[in-house]
Amino acid sequence: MQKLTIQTSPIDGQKPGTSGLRKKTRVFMGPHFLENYVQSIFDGIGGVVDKRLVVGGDGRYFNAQAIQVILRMAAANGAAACIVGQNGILSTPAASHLIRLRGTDGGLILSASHNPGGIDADFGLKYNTPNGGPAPEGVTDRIYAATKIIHEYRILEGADADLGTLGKTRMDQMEVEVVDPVTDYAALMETLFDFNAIRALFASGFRMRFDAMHAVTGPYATAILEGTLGAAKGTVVNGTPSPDFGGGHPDPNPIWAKDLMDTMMGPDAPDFGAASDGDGDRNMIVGRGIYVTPSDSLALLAARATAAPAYRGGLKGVARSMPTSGAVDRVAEKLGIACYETPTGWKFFGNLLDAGRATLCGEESAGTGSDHVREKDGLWAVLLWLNILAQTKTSVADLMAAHWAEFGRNYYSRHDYEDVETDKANALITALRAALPGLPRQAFGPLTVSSADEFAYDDPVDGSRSEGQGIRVNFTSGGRVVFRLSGTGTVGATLRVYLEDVETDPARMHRDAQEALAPIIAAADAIAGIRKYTGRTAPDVIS
Ligand code: VG1
Ligand code: CO
Repeated sequence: MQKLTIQTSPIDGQKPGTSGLRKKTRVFMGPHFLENYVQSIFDGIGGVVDKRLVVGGDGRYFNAQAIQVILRMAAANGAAACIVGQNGILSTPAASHLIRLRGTDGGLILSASHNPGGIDADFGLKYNTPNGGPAPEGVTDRIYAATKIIHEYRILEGADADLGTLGKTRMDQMEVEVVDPVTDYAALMETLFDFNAIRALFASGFRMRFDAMHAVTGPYATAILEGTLGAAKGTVVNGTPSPDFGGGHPDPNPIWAKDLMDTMMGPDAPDFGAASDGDGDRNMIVGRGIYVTPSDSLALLAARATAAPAYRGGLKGVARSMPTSGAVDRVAEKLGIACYETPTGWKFFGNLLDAGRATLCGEESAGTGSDHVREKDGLWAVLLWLNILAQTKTSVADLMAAHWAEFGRNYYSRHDYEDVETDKANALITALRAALPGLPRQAFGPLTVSSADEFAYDDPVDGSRSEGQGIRVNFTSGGRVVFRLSGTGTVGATLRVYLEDVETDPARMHRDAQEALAPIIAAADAIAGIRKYTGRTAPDVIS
């Protein structure tokens, strides 16, 4: 096999976003695009000579071809070994675990997560560091810098590796080890939770529906829920990963997981429903007749985590992304533990987890996780819920009602305006930023602004500073609105508007969220001129 050095030149737009680089699949398939980015990752991390890497992805269109390119480039760049999920499959949390378990020099995860898959949809690639977590900004900055000066890449000429057969083979000097994607992850879950209690729950007739949304979690959920825990056959639906996720949007929210929502709100609803996203790191939790917002789920899991053996000793602290509701803050206060507020994106939790300052982390976008890996973990969240349900022997609805009665309720909703012209979205943010100093004390309907700023984060562990992480406007009532632009989209801009209000009056805790948030929704438009700038009269997705 011959090592080739191919001349190339920088390609615009290879700047990693919230979670790696995401582009239209056809862009990734374009001449040198993938190769330039992979070489830039290698260059940005100081080369891969004698290093070991984990490689795997969510199985979307182009996953299989891209993995072969990555392996041939790793070999040509002198890597010692690549550990690859069978058929190129690894969920994001399973990849994070494998990096940690095997002590590798990091890994490459092929996924555009909740974005749709297919030749006309999206593809993505990200590098995770040796702690198993997404590369922090310092590393992604170096990768991006490398994309701007790249002039050649190295690749091996030759046959593809056989990724269908478990075991070790060689690609030139590099070892390729194909592993079962589920085994190690499933073993880790068994160390965290009371599997006997969950088994007894299912044996008692408890019914569940897990919608894998034709994405990567299918094999994991089937093995663990139906295999090990004894949930009825058919508990996992849409459990076979498909390259275009069955033509759907593998984003577990009430809009894209509508089938599950309909089932759970229907007359013969099972006791518990859940869904996960393209790469298996997100989760949606639904009880019979009740949808649990991700922010509420984080708060409830924090309040009751000690149900699971792994957290029996208590939590060291919790962390949430800035736009996530403050529900978990009040749990932390009551538990007497620290609560950190970070920018959007799991990469900001890594230092807190590594330093032992936080045990549980979460984001409003349906991501929850703990210090067992360095990614959010969809199935983990589902298993912790099951462990709590097995311990308390009560319903999701009753658990949430008790939680709100104890801590108050944060009404919460996110409104997304998708595919807005980039110039217009930027103009909205620029105008909003300029208006910030004048906002305090201004009234919008019944609301008065108490403070307004642009969020910046000083990492308490390594002292790094991240600016421009979302604009937040707080009201004297305790409510707030946050505005930011998405960093995971591939066309135009997506404006995310995060709306929140706190309710402590038990008589008013069971209203519809959109209704409860109506004054804040109106204020958000008045403050940011959403209609004026975007031309839209309503959001595309309400979650
Ligand atoms: C979104 C979410 C963010 C999440 C990120 C990656 O980012 O808001 O909370 O960490 O996706 O999730 P953005 O920049 O589009 O708002 V995943 O599961 O798509 O890797
Ligand atoms: Co994801």
